[in-house]
Parts: sequence; structure tokens; C-alpha cells
Amino acid sequence: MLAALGIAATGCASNDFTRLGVPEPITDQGQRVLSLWQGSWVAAFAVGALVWGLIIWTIIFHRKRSEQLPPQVRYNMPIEALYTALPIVIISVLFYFTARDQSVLMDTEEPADTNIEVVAFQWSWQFNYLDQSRAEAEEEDTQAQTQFSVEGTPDEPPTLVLREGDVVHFDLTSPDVIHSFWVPAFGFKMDTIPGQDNAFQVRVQEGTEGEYAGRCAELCGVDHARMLFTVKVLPPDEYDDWLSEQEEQAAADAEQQEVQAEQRQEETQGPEEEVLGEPDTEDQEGGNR
Ligand SMILES: [Cu+2]
Repeated sequence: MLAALGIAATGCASNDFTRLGVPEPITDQGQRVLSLWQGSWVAAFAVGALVWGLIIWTIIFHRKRSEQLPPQVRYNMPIEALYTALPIVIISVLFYFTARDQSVLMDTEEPADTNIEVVAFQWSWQFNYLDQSRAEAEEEDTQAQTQFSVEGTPDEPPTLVLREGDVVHFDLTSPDVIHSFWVPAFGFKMDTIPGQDNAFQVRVQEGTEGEYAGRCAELCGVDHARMLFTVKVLPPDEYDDWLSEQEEQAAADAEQQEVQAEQRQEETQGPEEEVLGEPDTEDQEGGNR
């Protein structure tokens, strides 16, 4: 039975039953999380089967046979040692695999195809597509520039668009309280903490075109439940179309802002040549909210 379970849980077929409640992963990292989850369940079932077996064996073969009291002992060294050693072995094995997978999941060394800054705020999301990750920018002593942004509201949740096969680097940030960026299909979530740079990477698998749910997983206030977003995975050609559309839009917006700023300057620069403070504070901090 165990062998059958092992094969079912780790074998090639992936269905709702063998995934034990985990959504079908769409990233390499999510696949790893799923394997860890399944492995832990196989181990748990194995321990469970052994314990149930021993209980049933005791119930059946060690029933009360006479009125005579069985030998009374204060302790049984081998059994006590086993009680101590076995849990340590179980925990060590679980710890080893968890630590191994965690170090892979938290690795952000691989060069990313896309860099996205996730800004979680009360109560929606802004996705800033950056020209480089914050870590790369820091190394080069510059600031990561936002190429374009997708911003949502509680009434109109935003869509995070990704390309099949891409390595995507996420920089997480929040201007107000702690939120948590969760895409169940990544098998992963990470908090967005004001003042702390959190980052992680995924590789989106091939053949995952489609739409997936995303949400905030940290109670962050009254409209927490409305912090939803959609993850849309596009094949490369469709993604590239979308990308150039966004870039054109961003360029047009920037141009318009420049024209407006010029107009404002002309209006305010009357005959007295007033010296004004920063006319536009919106774009400080590289487009962060
Ligand atoms: Cu939130």
C-alpha cells in the first residue's frame, strides 16, 4: 500500500488527489514546493501506517488473557531510546529537505528576463516593470527605473502579465502596512514589508498560458479581502505585443506630462519670475506610491 501511495504521490500523473490540495504549479519553484509537500505526506502516511499497525497488532494479539497482572516494569530502556531517537530522525529528515528547498526557492542569483516591483498598498496592487532589479541597481550604484506600471484599485483589480518561460524577479515593497504577495499557482507567498527589501524569483514554465488568481495573504485592514489581482501568462509573441503596447503608452504619457509641466511653468512664470518649489512631487522615488 505504501509503495503504491509513494508511486501515486511522486509519479508522473499530477491530479487533484496526488497534489493533496495544492493547486497545479506554473513555476519551477512551485513544482519543487509541490514535491516537498507530497514527500512530507508520504513520510507522514508511512509513520501513520506504522503506528496504526502497531496499535492494531497490540489490540488483537495482546488482549487480556487472565486475571494475572503482567510483569510491572519502571522503564524499558530500548523502547525509551527508540521514542527519543525516532522523532529526532523524522524531524532531521523533514528539516533537511525543507532547508534544501528553501535555499533554492530564496535564490535570486539567476539573471532575470523580467524585473517587477510589486507595491502592495491599502487596498490594491501596483506592478512596476523595472529595467533592472533593485539589487542590480544597488550594485551599480543607480536606481532601478520604472518602464511602465500597472495599477489596480479595489474595484478594478490589476493584472500581472508574465511571459511563458521567463525568469521573473519580484521586488516587494509596501508604503503603508504589511501585506503578503500570494499567487497560489506559484506555491509561494512573501510579505511586503514597509522599509524592508524582500525579493524572490520564479521561472514560469512552458505551456502555462492562462489566468491565475492572486491575492493578499496578510490581514491588512478593512478592505484586505478586496486585494485581489490576476496573473496572466502569455506566450512569447503575445507578451511582446503587450509589452510594446505598454511601452508606447508609457512614452505617450511621459510626453503629455512634459507638455503639461511646460504649460504650467509658462502660466506660473509671470512677470515677477517667482521661484517655485518642485512643481511635481508625484514622480519622486521612481514612481513608487
Ligand atoms: Cu493587503
